[in-house]
Amino acid sequence: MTDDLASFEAETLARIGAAGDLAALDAVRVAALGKNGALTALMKGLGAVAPEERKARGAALNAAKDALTQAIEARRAALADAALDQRLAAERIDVTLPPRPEAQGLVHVISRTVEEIVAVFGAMGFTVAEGPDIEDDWKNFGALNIPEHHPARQDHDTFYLPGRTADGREKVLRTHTSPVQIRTMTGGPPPIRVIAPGRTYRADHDATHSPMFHQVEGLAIDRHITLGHLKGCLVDFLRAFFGIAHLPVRFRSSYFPFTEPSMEVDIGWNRRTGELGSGGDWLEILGSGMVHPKVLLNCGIDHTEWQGFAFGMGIERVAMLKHGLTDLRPFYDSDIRWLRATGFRPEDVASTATGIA
Ligand code: 2NL
Repeated sequence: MTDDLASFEAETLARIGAAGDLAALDAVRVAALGKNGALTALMKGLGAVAPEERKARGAALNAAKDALTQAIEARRAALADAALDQRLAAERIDVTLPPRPEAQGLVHVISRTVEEIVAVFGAMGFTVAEGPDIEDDWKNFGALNIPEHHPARQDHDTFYLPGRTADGREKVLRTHTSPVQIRTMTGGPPPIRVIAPGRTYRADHDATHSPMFHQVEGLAIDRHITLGHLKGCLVDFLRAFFGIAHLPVRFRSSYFPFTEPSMEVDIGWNRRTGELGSGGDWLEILGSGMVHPKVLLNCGIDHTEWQGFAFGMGIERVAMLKHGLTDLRPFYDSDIRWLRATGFRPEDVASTATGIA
Protein backbone atom coordinates (compact mmCIF):
# COMPACT_ATOMS: atom_id res chain seq x y z
CA MET A 1 0.00 0.00 0.00
CA THR A 2 1.37 3.40 -0.98
CA ASP A 3 1.48 6.32 1.46
CA ASP A 4 -1.07 8.43 -0.49
CA LEU A 5 -3.65 5.65 -0.20
CA ALA A 6 -2.84 4.97 3.45
CA SER A 7 -3.23 8.64 4.41
CA PHE A 8 -6.43 8.98 2.30
CA GLU A 9 -7.90 5.97 4.10
CA ALA A 10 -6.86 7.28 7.53
CA GLU A 11 -8.32 10.73 6.79
CA THR A 12 -11.60 9.31 5.51
CA LEU A 13 -11.93 7.00 8.53
CA ALA A 14 -11.45 10.05 10.78
CA ARG A 15 -14.17 11.95 8.88
CA ILE A 16 -16.53 8.95 9.16
CA GLY A 17 -15.93 8.91 12.91
CA ALA A 18 -16.59 12.66 13.11
CA ALA A 19 -19.85 12.61 11.08
CA GLY A 20 -22.48 13.88 13.54
CA ASP A 21 -25.60 12.72 11.68
CA LEU A 22 -26.72 10.56 8.78
CA ALA A 23 -26.59 13.45 6.29
CA ALA A 24 -22.96 14.29 7.17
CA LEU A 25 -22.04 10.59 6.96
CA ASP A 26 -23.58 10.33 3.50
CA ALA A 27 -21.59 13.37 2.34
CA VAL A 28 -18.35 11.59 3.42
CA ARG A 29 -19.45 8.43 1.58
CA VAL A 30 -20.18 10.32 -1.65
CA ALA A 31 -16.83 12.18 -1.47
CA ALA A 32 -14.88 8.91 -1.08
CA LEU A 33 -16.85 6.15 -2.83
CA GLY A 34 -19.35 8.02 -5.02
CA LYS A 35 -19.24 8.11 -8.82
CA ASN A 36 -16.92 11.12 -8.67
CA GLY A 37 -15.37 10.13 -5.35
CA ALA A 38 -11.64 10.14 -4.56
CA LEU A 39 -11.25 6.36 -4.25
CA THR A 40 -13.27 5.82 -7.41
CA ALA A 41 -10.82 8.17 -9.21
CA LEU A 42 -7.84 6.20 -7.88
CA MET A 43 -9.43 2.98 -9.18
CA LYS A 44 -9.97 4.57 -12.58
CA GLY A 45 -6.22 5.45 -12.61
CA LEU A 46 -5.25 1.77 -12.22
CA GLY A 47 -4.77 1.41 -16.00
CA ALA A 48 -1.87 3.89 -15.95
CA VAL A 49 -0.01 1.98 -13.25
CA ALA A 50 3.01 -0.06 -14.37
CA PRO A 51 1.97 -3.69 -15.11
CA GLU A 52 4.25 -5.17 -12.42
CA GLU A 53 2.69 -2.94 -9.72
CA ARG A 54 -0.93 -3.16 -10.92
CA LYS A 55 -1.94 -6.29 -9.05
CA ALA A 56 -0.70 -5.11 -5.67
CA ARG A 57 -2.17 -1.63 -6.24
CA GLY A 58 -5.56 -3.11 -7.20
CA ALA A 59 -5.63 -5.28 -4.09
CA ALA A 60 -4.72 -2.27 -1.89
CA LEU A 61 -7.49 -0.15 -3.45
CA ASN A 62 -10.10 -2.92 -2.93
CA ALA A 63 -8.99 -3.40 0.67
CA ALA A 64 -9.32 0.37 1.29
CA LYS A 65 -12.80 0.36 -0.29
CA ASP A 66 -13.95 -2.57 1.89
CA ALA A 67 -12.55 -0.95 5.03
CA LEU A 68 -14.28 2.39 4.30
CA THR A 69 -17.59 0.71 3.37
CA GLN A 70 -17.54 -1.27 6.61
CA ALA A 71 -16.69 1.80 8.68
CA ILE A 72 -19.53 3.78 7.06
CA GLU A 73 -22.07 0.97 7.81
CA ALA A 74 -20.89 0.72 11.41
CA ARG A 75 -21.17 4.50 11.83
CA ARG A 76 -24.64 4.50 10.21
CA ALA A 77 -25.85 1.88 12.69
CA ALA A 78 -24.37 3.82 15.62
CA LEU A 79 -25.99 7.10 14.48
CA ALA A 80 -29.39 5.36 14.00
CA ASP A 81 -29.16 3.86 17.50
CA ALA A 82 -28.28 7.24 18.98
CA ALA A 83 -31.19 8.90 17.13
CA LEU A 84 -33.58 6.26 18.47
CA ASP A 85 -32.22 6.63 22.04
CA GLN A 86 -32.71 10.39 21.80
CA ARG A 87 -36.31 9.98 20.57
CA LEU A 88 -37.12 7.47 23.30
CA ALA A 89 -35.71 9.85 25.93
CA ALA A 90 -37.60 12.83 24.49
CA GLU A 91 -40.91 10.98 24.11
CA ARG A 92 -40.88 9.40 27.53
CA ILE A 93 -44.21 9.93 29.30
CA ASP A 94 -44.87 10.22 32.99
CA VAL A 95 -47.37 7.46 33.66
CA THR A 96 -47.88 8.74 37.21
CA LEU A 97 -49.57 11.95 35.96
CA PRO A 98 -53.35 12.10 36.64
CA PRO A 99 -55.49 11.76 33.48
CA ARG A 100 -57.00 14.83 31.84
CA PRO A 101 -60.72 15.21 32.62
CA GLU A 102 -62.80 13.99 29.65
CA ALA A 103 -66.07 15.62 28.57
CA GLN A 104 -68.94 13.22 29.39
CA GLY A 105 -72.17 13.42 27.42
CA LEU A 106 -75.54 12.60 28.96
CA VAL A 107 -78.69 10.93 27.63
CA HIS A 108 -81.57 13.39 27.01
CA VAL A 109 -84.68 12.83 29.14
CA ILE A 110 -86.71 12.11 25.95
CA SER A 111 -84.27 9.40 24.80
CA ARG A 112 -84.22 7.95 28.30
CA THR A 113 -88.02 7.88 28.51
CA VAL A 114 -88.21 6.08 25.15
CA GLU A 115 -85.67 3.54 26.47
CA GLU A 116 -87.81 2.96 29.57
CA ILE A 117 -91.03 2.54 27.53
CA VAL A 118 -89.23 0.14 25.15
CA ALA A 119 -87.90 -1.85 28.14
CA VAL A 120 -91.39 -2.38 29.60
CA PHE A 121 -93.18 -3.23 26.33
CA GLY A 122 -90.16 -5.25 25.17
CA ALA A 123 -90.59 -7.52 28.21
CA MET A 124 -94.23 -8.04 27.12
CA GLY A 125 -93.15 -9.22 23.65
CA PHE A 126 -93.48 -5.99 21.66
CA THR A 127 -90.76 -4.96 19.19
CA VAL A 128 -89.93 -1.42 18.06
CA ALA A 129 -91.04 -0.24 14.60
CA GLU A 130 -89.91 2.97 12.93
CA GLY A 131 -90.87 4.96 9.84
CA PRO A 132 -90.17 8.26 8.05
CA ASP A 133 -91.17 11.68 9.45
CA ILE A 134 -92.57 12.65 6.02
CA GLU A 135 -95.64 10.59 5.11
CA ASP A 136 -98.47 10.79 2.60
CA ASP A 137 -101.96 11.82 3.67
CA TRP A 138 -103.30 8.29 3.11
CA LYS A 139 -101.00 6.67 5.70
CA ASN A 140 -101.37 9.60 8.11
CA PHE A 141 -105.17 10.05 7.75
CA GLY A 142 -107.06 8.01 5.13
CA ALA A 143 -105.99 4.53 6.24
CA LEU A 144 -106.88 5.53 9.81
CA ASN A 145 -110.49 6.22 8.92
CA ILE A 146 -110.02 10.00 9.00
CA PRO A 147 -111.70 11.07 5.71
CA GLU A 148 -110.71 14.10 3.64
CA HIS A 149 -112.41 17.36 4.71
CA HIS A 150 -113.13 15.73 8.06
CA PRO A 151 -112.73 18.11 11.01
CA ALA A 152 -110.28 15.63 12.58
CA ARG A 153 -107.74 16.58 9.91
CA GLN A 154 -107.99 20.24 10.94
CA ASP A 155 -107.73 19.22 14.60
CA HIS A 156 -104.33 17.83 13.79
CA ASP A 157 -102.93 21.21 12.61
CA THR A 158 -101.04 19.45 9.86
CA PHE A 159 -97.84 20.72 8.24
CA TYR A 160 -98.39 20.13 4.52
CA LEU A 161 -95.24 19.94 2.37
CA PRO A 162 -94.90 21.17 -1.23
CA GLY A 163 -95.13 18.61 -4.04
CA ARG A 164 -96.78 15.21 -4.24
CA THR A 165 -95.71 11.59 -3.79
CA ALA A 166 -95.13 9.37 -6.85
CA ASP A 167 -98.75 8.18 -6.65
CA GLY A 168 -100.10 11.74 -6.42
CA ARG A 169 -100.78 11.98 -2.70
CA GLU A 170 -100.24 15.05 -0.52
CA LYS A 171 -97.07 15.02 1.59
CA VAL A 172 -97.30 15.79 5.32
CA LEU A 173 -95.11 15.76 8.40
CA ARG A 174 -96.71 12.88 10.32
CA THR A 175 -99.07 14.19 13.04
CA HIS A 176 -98.80 10.91 15.01
CA THR A 177 -96.78 7.69 14.66
CA SER A 178 -99.85 5.72 13.48
CA PRO A 179 -98.49 5.57 9.88
CA VAL A 180 -95.71 3.32 11.24
CA GLN A 181 -98.34 0.79 12.34
CA ILE A 182 -100.15 1.16 8.99
CA ARG A 183 -96.83 0.23 7.33
CA THR A 184 -96.43 -2.72 9.72
CA MET A 185 -99.94 -4.01 8.95
CA THR A 186 -99.61 -3.65 5.16
CA GLY A 187 -96.03 -5.01 5.26
CA GLY A 188 -96.76 -8.50 6.58
CA PRO A 189 -99.37 -10.79 8.10
CA PRO A 190 -100.51 -10.78 11.75
CA PRO A 191 -99.94 -11.58 14.55
CA ILE A 192 -98.39 -8.17 15.31
CA ARG A 193 -97.04 -6.67 18.51
CA VAL A 194 -95.18 -3.39 17.90
CA ILE A 195 -94.59 -0.06 19.52
CA ALA A 196 -93.69 2.98 17.42
CA PRO A 197 -91.86 5.77 19.26
CA GLY A 198 -90.77 8.83 17.33
CA ARG A 199 -91.02 12.47 16.34
CA THR A 200 -94.39 13.93 15.39
CA TYR A 201 -95.37 17.39 14.17
CA ARG A 202 -98.32 19.74 14.61
CA ALA A 203 -98.60 23.39 13.61
CA ASP A 204 -99.52 24.70 17.04
CA HIS A 205 -96.96 26.39 19.22
CA ASP A 206 -97.33 27.86 22.72
CA ALA A 207 -95.89 27.43 26.21
CA THR A 208 -97.24 23.87 26.49
CA HIS A 209 -97.03 22.76 22.83
CA SER A 210 -94.00 22.40 20.59
CA PRO A 211 -94.44 22.05 16.77
CA MET A 212 -92.20 18.96 17.04
CA PHE A 213 -92.87 16.52 19.87
CA HIS A 214 -92.62 12.79 20.55
CA GLN A 215 -95.21 10.08 20.69
CA VAL A 216 -95.29 6.39 21.25
CA GLU A 217 -98.06 4.27 19.84
CA GLY A 218 -98.62 0.57 20.30
CA LEU A 219 -100.46 -2.06 18.28
CA ALA A 220 -101.33 -5.68 19.03
CA ILE A 221 -103.17 -7.77 16.42
CA ASP A 222 -104.04 -11.43 16.93
CA ARG A 223 -106.94 -13.87 16.56
CA HIS A 224 -108.58 -13.38 19.93
CA ILE A 225 -107.51 -9.96 21.23
CA THR A 226 -110.07 -8.39 23.57
CA LEU A 227 -110.57 -5.22 25.55
CA GLY A 228 -109.34 -7.27 28.53
CA HIS A 229 -105.93 -7.61 26.88
CA LEU A 230 -105.83 -3.86 26.25
CA LYS A 231 -106.65 -3.06 29.86
CA GLY A 232 -104.23 -5.59 31.36
CA CYS A 233 -101.40 -4.49 29.07
CA LEU A 234 -101.82 -0.75 29.77
CA VAL A 235 -102.33 -1.15 33.54
CA ASP A 236 -99.15 -3.29 33.73
CA PHE A 237 -97.26 -0.80 31.58
CA LEU A 238 -98.29 2.26 33.61
CA ARG A 239 -97.45 0.62 36.97
CA ALA A 240 -94.04 -0.58 35.70
CA PHE A 241 -93.19 2.69 33.95
CA PHE A 242 -94.03 4.92 36.92
CA GLY A 243 -92.69 2.36 39.40
CA ILE A 244 -95.87 2.43 41.52
CA ALA A 245 -97.23 -1.08 42.12
CA HIS A 246 -100.77 -0.01 43.00
CA LEU A 247 -101.05 3.09 40.76
CA PRO A 248 -104.79 3.71 40.26
CA VAL A 249 -105.78 3.40 36.58
CA ARG A 250 -109.18 4.36 35.13
CA PHE A 251 -110.58 3.68 31.65
CA ARG A 252 -113.02 6.33 30.41
CA SER A 253 -115.14 6.05 27.26
CA SER A 254 -113.98 8.34 24.45
CA TYR A 255 -113.87 8.67 20.67
CA PHE A 256 -111.15 8.26 18.01
CA PRO A 257 -111.94 7.62 14.34
CA PHE A 258 -109.44 4.72 14.22
CA THR A 259 -110.64 2.74 17.27
CA GLU A 260 -114.03 1.39 18.33
CA PRO A 261 -114.67 1.34 21.18
CA SER A 262 -112.22 4.03 22.29
CA MET A 263 -111.00 4.81 25.80
CA GLU A 264 -108.93 7.46 27.45
CA VAL A 265 -106.81 6.26 30.34
CA ASP A 266 -106.35 8.23 33.57
CA ILE A 267 -103.96 7.63 36.46
CA GLY A 268 -104.46 8.61 40.08
CA TRP A 269 -102.57 11.62 41.43
CA ASN A 270 -102.70 14.54 43.79
CA ARG A 271 -103.43 17.68 41.74
CA ARG A 272 -102.22 19.98 44.53
CA THR A 273 -98.79 18.36 45.13
CA GLY A 274 -98.28 16.72 41.73
CA GLU A 275 -97.61 13.39 43.45
CA LEU A 276 -98.61 10.29 41.49
CA GLY A 277 -100.36 7.23 42.94
CA SER A 278 -102.66 8.77 45.53
CA GLY A 279 -104.65 11.91 46.27
CA GLY A 280 -108.01 11.14 44.70
CA ASP A 281 -107.59 13.18 41.49
CA TRP A 282 -107.35 11.79 37.94
CA LEU A 283 -104.88 12.72 35.21
CA GLU A 284 -105.36 11.77 31.55
CA ILE A 285 -102.28 9.96 30.25
CA LEU A 286 -103.17 7.77 27.23
CA GLY A 287 -105.63 7.24 24.40
CA SER A 288 -106.55 3.71 23.38
CA GLY A 289 -109.11 1.43 21.84
CA MET A 290 -109.89 -1.65 19.75
CA VAL A 291 -108.62 -1.13 16.19
CA HIS A 292 -111.52 -0.06 13.97
CA PRO A 293 -112.51 -2.81 11.47
CA LYS A 294 -112.24 -0.26 8.64
CA VAL A 295 -108.57 0.36 9.55
CA LEU A 296 -107.87 -3.39 9.43
CA LEU A 297 -109.61 -3.67 6.04
CA ASN A 298 -107.68 -0.61 4.75
CA CYS A 299 -104.50 -2.57 5.56
CA GLY A 300 -105.68 -5.78 3.91
CA ILE A 301 -106.40 -7.59 7.19
CA ASP A 302 -109.60 -9.65 7.50
CA HIS A 303 -111.41 -8.16 10.51
CA THR A 304 -113.50 -11.32 10.96
CA GLU A 305 -110.33 -13.33 11.67
CA TRP A 306 -108.11 -10.73 13.37
CA GLN A 307 -108.75 -8.16 16.10
CA GLY A 308 -106.46 -5.81 17.91
CA PHE A 309 -105.94 -2.96 20.30
CA ALA A 310 -103.95 0.23 19.86
CA PHE A 311 -102.90 3.13 22.04
CA GLY A 312 -101.04 6.43 21.83
CA MET A 313 -99.21 8.54 24.40
CA GLY A 314 -97.20 11.77 24.48
CA ILE A 315 -93.61 11.16 25.56
CA GLU A 316 -92.82 14.71 26.78
CA ARG A 317 -95.84 14.56 29.03
CA VAL A 318 -94.98 11.28 30.76
CA ALA A 319 -91.30 12.29 30.96
CA MET A 320 -92.26 15.52 32.76
CA LEU A 321 -94.61 13.69 35.13
CA LYS A 322 -92.10 10.97 35.97
CA HIS A 323 -89.15 13.31 36.49
CA GLY A 324 -90.93 16.29 38.04
CA LEU A 325 -90.20 18.70 35.17
CA THR A 326 -92.65 21.60 34.88
CA ASP A 327 -91.57 23.45 31.70
CA LEU A 328 -91.67 21.92 28.22
CA ARG A 329 -89.66 24.61 26.43
CA PRO A 330 -86.13 23.73 27.64
CA PHE A 331 -86.50 20.22 26.14
CA TYR A 332 -85.45 21.64 22.76
CA ASP A 333 -83.25 24.63 23.77
CA SER A 334 -79.91 22.72 23.91
CA ASP A 335 -79.03 24.74 27.04
CA ILE A 336 -76.04 22.83 28.46
CA ARG A 337 -76.96 23.70 32.07
CA TRP A 338 -80.47 22.21 31.70
CA LEU A 339 -79.06 19.17 29.86
CA ARG A 340 -76.52 18.56 32.68
CA ALA A 341 -79.24 18.97 35.33
CA THR A 342 -81.75 16.60 33.69
CA GLY A 343 -79.58 14.17 31.65
CA PHE A 344 -78.95 10.51 32.42
CA ARG A 345 -75.59 8.76 32.56
CA PRO A 346 -75.29 6.51 29.50
CA GLU A 347 -73.96 3.61 31.60
CA ASP A 348 -77.17 3.56 33.72
CA VAL A 349 -79.33 1.18 31.70
CA ALA A 350 -83.04 2.01 31.49
CA SER A 351 -84.15 -1.64 31.62
CA THR A 352 -82.56 -2.23 35.04
CA ALA A 353 -83.82 1.13 36.38
CA THR A 354 -87.33 0.09 35.34
CA GLY A 355 -87.00 -3.19 37.25
CA ILE A 356 -87.22 -5.19 34.01
CA ALA A 357 -84.49 -7.83 33.66
C1 2NL B 1 -103.62 9.82 21.94
C2 2NL B 1 -104.44 8.78 21.28
C3 2NL B 1 -104.27 6.81 20.01
C4 2NL B 1 -104.14 5.04 18.42
C5 2NL B 1 -103.63 6.19 18.96
C6 2NL B 1 -103.94 3.65 16.41
C7 2NL B 1 -103.12 3.30 15.38
C8 2NL B 1 -103.60 2.44 14.42
C9 2NL B 1 -104.85 1.94 14.49
C10 2NL B 1 -105.62 2.31 15.55
CL1 2NL B 1 -102.62 2.04 13.10
N1 2NL B 1 -105.18 3.15 16.49
N2 2NL B 1 -103.48 4.49 17.34
C11 2NL B 1 -105.29 4.48 18.95
C12 2NL B 1 -105.94 5.12 20.01
C13 2NL B 1 -105.41 6.28 20.55
O1 2NL B 1 -103.67 7.93 20.49
O2 2NL B 1 -104.13 10.50 22.78
N3 2NL B 1 -102.35 9.95 21.58
C14 2NL B 1 -101.48 10.89 22.17
